[in-house]
Amino acid sequence: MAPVEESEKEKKEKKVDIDMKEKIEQILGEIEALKCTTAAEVEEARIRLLGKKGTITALFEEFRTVAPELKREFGQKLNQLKNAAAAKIEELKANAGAAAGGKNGGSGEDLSRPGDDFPLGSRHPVSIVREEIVEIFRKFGYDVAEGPEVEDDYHVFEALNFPPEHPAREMQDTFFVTNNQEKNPILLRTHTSCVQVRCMETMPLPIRVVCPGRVFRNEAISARAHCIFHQVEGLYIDENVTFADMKQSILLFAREMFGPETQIRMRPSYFPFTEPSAEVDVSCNICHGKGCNVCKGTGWLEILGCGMVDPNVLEASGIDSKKYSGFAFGMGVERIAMLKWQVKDLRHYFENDLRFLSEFENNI
Ligand code: 2U9
Repeated sequence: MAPVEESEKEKKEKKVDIDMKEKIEQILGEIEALKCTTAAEVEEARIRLLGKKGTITALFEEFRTVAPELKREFGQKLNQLKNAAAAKIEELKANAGAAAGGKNGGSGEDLSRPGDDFPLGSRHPVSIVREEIVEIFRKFGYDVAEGPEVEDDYHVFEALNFPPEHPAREMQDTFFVTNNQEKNPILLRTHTSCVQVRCMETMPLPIRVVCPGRVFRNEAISARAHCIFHQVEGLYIDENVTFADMKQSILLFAREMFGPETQIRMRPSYFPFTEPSAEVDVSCNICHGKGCNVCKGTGWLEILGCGMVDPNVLEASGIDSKKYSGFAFGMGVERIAMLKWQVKDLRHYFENDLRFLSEFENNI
């Protein structure tokens, strides 16, 4: 049988196929050997290979003339070529970026991109209120003092006229660090009054000082109580300090803190370290005394305790109680913060829930 002659079309297709094979191999070699040092060179290479008029794009055009039975094989080869070129370009781009970063001391990122949005933190509501209280007393001329959270029995109880059998010293109320049967056990302070004791031991008279700080009580956690909370306490000792001085100082503080219309009232109370002692209420700044659910219909909100420093306390720290007298006060920061923002549950202040904390973003 006579051999079948190749038609002109078939000859042409065969020629195209051989050409294309060579071109693919040649471009593959070119890709492998490709070296760029700058981002501009990478971009040039990308355009040369994959741009609209690039060599690989041109091969895709040529692919239309490939013999139908070879289309599958060449299609695959062309796609592999295109992927190899794209991968090489990415690799070179990354290297050129890192090199540029190294040179300029930057990260090699595209610096023209808009920056990432990252949220700013804000101050904790307890910090905001603590600083507000301290700032008011600083304006009145008080110094600010801080002291250790881990204290001894002497500074927390004994120097403050707590009798040896006082219930606050019991293990149910105080966290002990060393055995509470020891003579002067170490414990976590249950109030910041121990800082004032240390001030009386070291500062020259007269003393005017506020002591903010964290305190610890062995209490069950509830909406109204926590085993850790913050106090600001104050102490003023000089000659001839009277109950009237205390009353006026607290009234001025209350008006700075809760507004100029604020009224105060004092109810008799008892603390081992002050005599006489009082609890102080402010007129409810929500209903202005009419009665609402915040003040439970009374028109008054309890904010602090105070009293004239017991002469025993002055004497224990070496201050002559015949010459000097003084007043002291103490308040719970979380309690004031709850009143200020009408927070119903104390536990919110300790949970670090950003939904709660972000409510205070606009407070300074
Ligand atoms: C010295 C002498 C006296 C500090 C005082 C209070 C009254 C008081 C409580 C309020 C709520 C503590 O946070 S709370 O539980 N404090 O009522 N504190 S007088 O008296 C002192 C302090 C130091 C040397």
